[in-house]
Amino acid sequence: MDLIYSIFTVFYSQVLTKAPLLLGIVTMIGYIAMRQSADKVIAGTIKTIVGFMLLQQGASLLITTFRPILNALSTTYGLTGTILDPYAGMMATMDAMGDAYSWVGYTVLLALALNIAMVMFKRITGIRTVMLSGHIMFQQAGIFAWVIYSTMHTGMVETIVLAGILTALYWGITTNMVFKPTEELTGGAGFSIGHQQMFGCWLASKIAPYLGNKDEQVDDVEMPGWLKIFNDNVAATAIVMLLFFGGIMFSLGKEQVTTMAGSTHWLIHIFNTGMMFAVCMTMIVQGVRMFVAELTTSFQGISERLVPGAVVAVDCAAVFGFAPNAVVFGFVCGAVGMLAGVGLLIVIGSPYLIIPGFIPMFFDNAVIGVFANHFGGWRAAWKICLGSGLLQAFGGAWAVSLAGLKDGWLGMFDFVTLVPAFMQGMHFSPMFLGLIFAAALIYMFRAAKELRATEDAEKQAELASAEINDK
Ligand code: ASC
Repeated sequence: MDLIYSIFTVFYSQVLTKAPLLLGIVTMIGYIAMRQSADKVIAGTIKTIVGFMLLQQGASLLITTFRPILNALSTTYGLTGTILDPYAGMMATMDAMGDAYSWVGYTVLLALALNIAMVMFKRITGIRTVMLSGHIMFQQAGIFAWVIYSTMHTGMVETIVLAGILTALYWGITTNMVFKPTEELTGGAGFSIGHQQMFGCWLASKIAPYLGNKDEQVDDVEMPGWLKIFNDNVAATAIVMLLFFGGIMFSLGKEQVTTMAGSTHWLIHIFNTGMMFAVCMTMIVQGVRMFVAELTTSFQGISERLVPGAVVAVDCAAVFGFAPNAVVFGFVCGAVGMLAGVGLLIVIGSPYLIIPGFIPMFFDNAVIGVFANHFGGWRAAWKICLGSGLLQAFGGAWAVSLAGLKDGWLGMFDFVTLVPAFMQGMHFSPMFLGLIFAAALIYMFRAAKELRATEDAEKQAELASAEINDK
């Protein structure tokens, strides 16, 4: 078992979940299938890899720059509670499980193998998408393993098997659900979202049409007079974030900002911080445009010449380039909702409090904002993001009340909605797991029927056009 584990771990950690590498390979295969010249194949492959790396660097710079500011905000205002942050959630799971945490590695492998199997048998399962955001997969499998272990008091094998199946169902089904809306949003780029808020994005795409108008996109709003400056994405991001984080930093007091600033003057540090947000966003947007342009073209090669097979599900930042202003708009509305939610929890005297973390606050609300905006314009985006921010606070507290992890919780959208609902069911009775599996089977049955119909229709159309060509 150890040898298999090692082989799988190397394959998984070095190839399969290294999104830049994997997408580079996809682009290369696509271009080769289209019989492109060698220079095109090489340049396209490199641009896909560099583009995705740019996105990853922008996202991680964003986290390292802005996470300490939100943490300082909580400390300064004496907010105590459980921090909503995927990495803090992972650490809390590690502490709680102790030696049993090693089971999580096997859970990830089993879940990934099952997800791939679902795609291989897509005409039976209806699932075309495979989750490939490596850094997130451990966070999520850890939570599922912990829920099973702590509510059912299972041993090693049962925990790995049950948590592995559960994780695979979450990955396969939610990335599959959000594939169609992602295709609409990206104009058929050929990838899906594999992150932590697929259910949230899918839900936003369904309710947005009722809450606004698709024709009034955030990025198209015409500003009057000097406000026209907000039509420029870089300027808009820098100004909004300077005001937003500047406000937060001013409220921390000069002394604390001076300490954070090191040798830089504290006012200049605040200015730089606002600008830094625009730097990170520009990196992400530029990176997305680079790799999506290549992937979209090469994907035609894959779907025309090779069998249209698996669809990769990648980091949520991959859609940021399609509506950069909606990213900022969604984030700000979500942040207002989340902070208001924390205030409300305090006012109502909730015994469970959460400390808002930057990753859920930004990445969830930004991507939900992009979906809400695409399907219902800015009017839907502000309502949905305000709501998702509130839900993060209340759902976060709900999750914390059930999880038995005090130091941290994976506070991303699906983990403050779907997962606490699941935990509530499991606290009621472990038989609830059976209900979840039944619901998953029903989803897959219906998805498979739809997929078979689409694939058969495509095949018919191909045959018909081949016949016309022959004549
Ligand atoms: C997460 C997480 C990250 C970020 C990153 C965003 O949930 O764990 O590191 O979001 O994936 O691009």
